[in-house]
Amino acid sequence: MRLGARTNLALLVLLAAAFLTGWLAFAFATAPARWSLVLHAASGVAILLLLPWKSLIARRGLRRPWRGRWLSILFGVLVLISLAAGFAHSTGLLVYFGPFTAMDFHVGAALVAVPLAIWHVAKRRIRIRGADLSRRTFLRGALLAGGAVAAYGSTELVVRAAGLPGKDRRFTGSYEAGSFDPTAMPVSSWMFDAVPAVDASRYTLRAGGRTWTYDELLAFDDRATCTLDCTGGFYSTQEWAGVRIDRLLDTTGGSSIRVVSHTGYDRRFPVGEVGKLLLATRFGSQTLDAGHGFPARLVAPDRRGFWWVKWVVAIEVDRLPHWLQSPFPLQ
Ligand code: HEM
Ligand SMILES: Nc1nc2c(c(=O)[nH]1)N[C@H]1C(S)=C(S)[C@@H](COP(=O)(O)O)O[C@H]1N2
Ligand SMILES: [Mo]
Repeated sequence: MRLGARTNLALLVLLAAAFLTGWLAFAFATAPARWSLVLHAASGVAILLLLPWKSLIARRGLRRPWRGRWLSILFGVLVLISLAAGFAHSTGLLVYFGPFTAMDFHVGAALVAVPLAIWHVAKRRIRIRGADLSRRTFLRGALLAGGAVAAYGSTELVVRAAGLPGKDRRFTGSYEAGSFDPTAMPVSSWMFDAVPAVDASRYTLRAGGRTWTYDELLAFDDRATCTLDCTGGFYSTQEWAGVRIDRLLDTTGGSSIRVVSHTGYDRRFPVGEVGKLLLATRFGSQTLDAGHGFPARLVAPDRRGFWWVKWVVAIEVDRLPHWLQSPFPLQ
């Protein structure tokens, strides 16, 4: 196989690895997030290291004018945007960009690139021959992997030595924002959920075979200091107060707990977590505001922000398994 073909194959594998480890990191709010991100960043850096070779290949391809080349260029541009936004986030040089975060661009560009990547590859034949599995190819691959891990390690050292904001990121890569100061806490949604105005005097929560009024919920005073870590790239620790949901529900015989928002957004939890989940009505010493989930929002310790359902109107227990849902919300 020519060097060009091997470079293309390596890029394909690295892009797939970066995509998968990115989502893997989003699935955790605990240590595995860090390990996924080390692999993720190393794959991203390896792509960067291959760009000089890729630009030679691409320049050759562009000399042949064919109709599909604009889609190839768009694909390349999206990968470059994703890479640039990834480094902007990790170094902390540009974390917020208007109403968006660098992470929004990073993941957004990667998502839009997926159909283009499939098309880009489907238009071409990739043949792997015996010679490609030679000792030399293997050594080159090992060199690239080693170089990428070393280069990634050096970027982390540079971030620290230069005192860039990136040195303060959490193990998930997120930046602290507004901790212990509810008014400074960012408001975020998974995709396009708009903040609803819920009237407390007419609000009811459906849970445990009955309904609860807002005042009834306010009367509870269970507390937990927990960190909301949004996949958008920020985290915020607050003192939450409300009611532990095991006081509202009987989970015997059930398999999972479905927490439903006024907007229809929902997440399902294993019943074993019932003692950890808090339905918060307050943070700091104030009641929730609309943006943060008024009248009541879920606090899900050790889970990423997208599990912290806001504007909760129902909590149901049923026999469906908790894994019978999309791993990431679809709304
Ligand atoms: C085209 C595919 C992708 C490429 C090439 C890529 C590459 C990168 C690079 C180069 C970085 C900076 C690494 C560093 O030096 O710290 C980064 C950071 C990051 N990426 Fe990606 N990425 C891709 C897709 C994704 C996706 C789909 C997700 C999530 C669903 C994701 C999540 C993250 C996160 C959370 C960070 C921050 C890591 C940290 O600050 O420690 N990436 N990515
Ligand atoms: N109903 C509903 N709840 C939601 C979301 C949403 O889009 N709709 N977004 C989730 C995400 S991704 C995060 S990070 C947190 C953000 O909470 P905050 O706005 O209080 O910071 O809410 C979660 N709860
Ligand atoms: Mo989020």
